[in-house]
Amino acid sequence: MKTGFVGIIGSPNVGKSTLMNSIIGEKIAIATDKPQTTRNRIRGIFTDIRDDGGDSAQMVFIDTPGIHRPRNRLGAYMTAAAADTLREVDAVVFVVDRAPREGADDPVVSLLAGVDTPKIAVINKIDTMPPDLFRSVFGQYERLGLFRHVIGVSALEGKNVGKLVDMLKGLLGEGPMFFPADMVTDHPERFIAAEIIREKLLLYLDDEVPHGVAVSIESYEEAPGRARIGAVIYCEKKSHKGIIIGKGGRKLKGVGKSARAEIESLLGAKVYLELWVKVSERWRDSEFHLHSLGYGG
Ligand SMILES: Nc1nc2c(ncn2[C@@H]2O[C@H](COP(=O)(O)OP(=O)(O)OP(=O)(O)O)[C@@H](O)[C@H]2O)c(=O)[nH]1
Ligand SMILES: [Mg+2]
Repeated sequence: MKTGFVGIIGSPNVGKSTLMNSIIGEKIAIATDKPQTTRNRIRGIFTDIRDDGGDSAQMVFIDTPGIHRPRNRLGAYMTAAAADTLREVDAVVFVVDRAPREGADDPVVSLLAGVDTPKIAVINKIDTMPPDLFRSVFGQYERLGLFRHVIGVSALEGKNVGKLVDMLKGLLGEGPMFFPADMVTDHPERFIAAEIIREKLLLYLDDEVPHGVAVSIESYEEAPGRARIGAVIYCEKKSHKGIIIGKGGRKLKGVGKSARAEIESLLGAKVYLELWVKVSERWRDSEFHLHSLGYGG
């Protein structure tokens, strides 16, 4: 059996989380149109047991935060989480949605150049790329000479995702399974629930508010067929609190409703979800707050 850890690395918003979900076939990581959606390393487990003579495989994917120039401690934590992953995995999937910046000028490309781990460059969003552009982008990554393979995919449409998995199988060695075949992640459900709430917030909010938002699960009680979850939404300013709650509480209600529906299908249970909004100024620069929100070192 081919087994190993695969890091998914790249700039913000290129489609790393969407790609991992597409490979696993289930939504593990939240994905939105806002850059810096992913803040932690998110693990998704892909298991393919073959009885047709093909290679069986289990790959543990590690979706990482988009690498960017950090402007606060949270950003530094996120970028370090991505960079550290490079050194801990058996293969790297480098996701891009455009041509590289001039050679070593591209900070992520130069980071990759310093690591021996076998890498695949994945040009995502080919559904939006005219063929000529794709060919040119493809050639530019090939010429960097850093990658075992270069492949174009559409994570959103699932195009070439199977081919990518086959390429990865070719880079991994034989080994024992790490997890049971039916397990898709080892994150606890309460973590995923907090992420789902954060995803709905990002989707409902524009502009500067989303980056300053965090979700903390304060209470989590499960009984057969139902769950009661209490979560606090932290934001950085009083004015942001007002925006999140919305006129007559409408925005928060909308967030709660769509988060609840998704958490219900995750847990297969009826969910009673209570949300509070609190202001915590500059939590993104506070070691203490980062740690308590799960963004600790
Ligand atoms: N058209 C198109 N859009 C895509 C594709 N893959 C992802 N997207 C969109 O790109 C946006 C970003 O996707 P994410 O998966 O959150 O990107 P990410 O790289 O994980 O972003 P961060 O976590 O912020 O670093 C979302 O709006 C996705 O729907 C694709 O293949 N085609
Ligand atoms: Mg992501």
